Amino acid sequence: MRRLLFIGLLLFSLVVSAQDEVDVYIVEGKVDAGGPKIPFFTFNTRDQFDSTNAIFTFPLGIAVTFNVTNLVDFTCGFEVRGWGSIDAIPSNESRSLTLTFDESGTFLVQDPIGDHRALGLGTMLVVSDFDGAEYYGVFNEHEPDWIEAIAEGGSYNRNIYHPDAFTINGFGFPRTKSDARSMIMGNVGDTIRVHMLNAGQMYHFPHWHGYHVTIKKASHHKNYIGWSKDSYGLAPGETMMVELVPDKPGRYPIHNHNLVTTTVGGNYPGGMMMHMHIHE
Ligand SMILES: [Cu+2]
Repeated sequence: MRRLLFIGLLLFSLVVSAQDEVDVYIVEGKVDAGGPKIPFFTFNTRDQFDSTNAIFTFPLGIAVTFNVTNLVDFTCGFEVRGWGSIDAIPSNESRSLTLTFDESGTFLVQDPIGDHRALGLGTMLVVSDFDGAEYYGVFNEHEPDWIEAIAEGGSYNRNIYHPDAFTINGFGFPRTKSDARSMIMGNVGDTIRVHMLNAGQMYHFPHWHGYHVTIKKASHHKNYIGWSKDSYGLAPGETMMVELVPDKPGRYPIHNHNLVTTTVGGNYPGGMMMHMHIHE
């Protein structure tokens, strides 16, 4: 009888852990990039604006129901690329989507309508059964002329793109150093996974100082898989998962090799720069 009870409890806990429900809000605010504040839209798990998009992480095999509420004053959508989407969520309405994540990987989450991702509505979803440390970097740039025109229904020239700010997880350096999702901490010999997404409209080029990483997954540059690199191109909308096994202790940056993206308001350093702190 005692054994039966134990099995019953175990089954119950398996069932509970195999499904999840996440409330997602599409919200509007402004991001402070050091100059004039830039309008910015994000996916958050609370109904208040936060300049950093939610990054969704789930264990392999889980079924997740996303309850997505659109709190902005125009219709938006919600897509987990490769898995499914909600095509239209009218202003101040909610829609739900249930997905069963039976394959591990790093995926783009975006508003798939028009250029809505350029509003800031692009983030990352990771399905993982890895038991080591994992870190996350969503690279994005912010073009106020596009954002204002898209949000207000105006026109903009798709051939002219001059972003004013560059962020990782919604933060420009040095604020990236206090973001636990992208501030890599570890020890020599650890296997550390780093998931990256280019949520923007232009290429980004992470450059690792101090170490090489092995590219394990890439959604666009599939020919990179298996390569040991210290720099690589991330195409717009591309996700990549790399493994870092540090061979020495130290503190090193990872920055975008396109140097304009490591500035804020024209001043260096800022923007797309994250850090590693590796112990003996
Ligand atoms: Cu460099």
